[in-house]
Amino acid sequence: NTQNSESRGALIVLEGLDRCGKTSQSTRLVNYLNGIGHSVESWRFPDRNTGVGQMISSYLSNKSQLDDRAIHLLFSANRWEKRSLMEDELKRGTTLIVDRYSYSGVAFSSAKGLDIEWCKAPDIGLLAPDLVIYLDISPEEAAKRGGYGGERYEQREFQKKVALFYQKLQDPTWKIIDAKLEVEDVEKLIRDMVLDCILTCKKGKPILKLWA
Ligand code: Z5A
Repeated sequence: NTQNSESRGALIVLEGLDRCGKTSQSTRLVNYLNGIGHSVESWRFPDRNTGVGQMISSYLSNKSQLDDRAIHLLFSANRWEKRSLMEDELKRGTTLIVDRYSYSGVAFSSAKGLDIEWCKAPDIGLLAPDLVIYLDISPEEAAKRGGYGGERYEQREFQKKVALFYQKLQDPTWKIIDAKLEVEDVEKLIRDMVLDCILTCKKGKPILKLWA
């Protein structure tokens, strides 16, 4: 790729418990960035469009059963199959707003009782996000937002465990936002963090590898 790294896009990940508002915020953020002339794309994991993604989707909707480690590795493979496209887009100057990433992978599988280091291992070497925005909400508050649906993992006790593992994964790229705030207030906080991050990446911050 001949693109100057000084003009690269930023890799920005939104994480949080089910119903924390990631999808709503991702849509608003992408619309806002587009509106002010940034090159930006909305991504999400799992990407249910690939062959691997379809196996994951069937598992999540309880249409198939899989060993805990097998599904963990499929989630990871689903990120690996997108890694090079992700890098190309960043180098082309496109900022990616990604709804869930490796942190979901590790937090959800660890909450089932798998060893956290084992869970991290398959994702080592993926692209490291430049910014992780964690939308912080308790499972109780999240459940008030229309209640949990029928997908696997949408249960309060399980979500509590997931929250504990998310805490263990925090690193300096994380910013934590109170997701109980009004949608517009959350949006404003996110915008400021994201604009700052996009600028840093434009100035030539290198693309790093996750957990390497
Ligand atoms: N998973 C995994 O195990 N391993 C992995 O590697 C990966 C994922 C990547 C599917 O994820 C499951 O896969 C997920 C983790 C696991 N399981 N769980 N739980 P998904 O991405 O397909 O689905 P999701 O992320 O869990 O859920 P979601 O429905 O997309 O939720 P959301 O994006 O966080 O929230 P939302 O749709 O924006 O908002 C939810 C509701 O709240 C909606 O009615 C909004 O209008 C409302 N809302 C949003 N913001 C607010 C505020 N600020 N105030 C009040 N109400 C609000």
